Amino acid sequence: MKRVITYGTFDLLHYGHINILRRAKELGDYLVVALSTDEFNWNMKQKKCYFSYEQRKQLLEAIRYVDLVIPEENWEQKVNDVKLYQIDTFVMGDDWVGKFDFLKDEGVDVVYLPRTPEISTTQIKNDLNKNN
Ligand code: C2G
Repeated sequence: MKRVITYGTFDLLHYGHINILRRAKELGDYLVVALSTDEFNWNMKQKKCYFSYEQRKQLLEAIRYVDLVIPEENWEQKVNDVKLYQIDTFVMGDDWVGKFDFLKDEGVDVVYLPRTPEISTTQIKNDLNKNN
């Protein structure tokens, strides 16, 4: 069984998120999603989520490509995660290209996939604010 992992905030879930989850699952048989906690988002990414961790987790668990959702609490947990979950492939959008190549030293394939153009959580918020 080929096991894949990806990380993210996944706030205001949109088709760009679905595209990367679908492509990540296509690279294996089991997809783990490490979902940024509210604290991690606020303290380390300066992101204030619209949906709470529990709400974002519920949405991700309803997606057919997702097999397991775990919390992402810090930047350092990835090496431990790939060991704990026996990960073969690590996937991120290419806005992160090069940032996680160190995981290759753990014997993990590191794959950066093209982002879906013209959609982002920030874009959604800005458009909604403009229209109101
Ligand atoms: N994504 C995408 N296309 C978009 C928007 C997002 O492919 N139009 C991808 C991102 O590249 C990322 C994933 O969807 O791989 C989740 O995006 P975010 O929720 O914005 O996650 P991010 O803030 O990049 O957090 O430790 C890594 C971080 O947790 C990643």
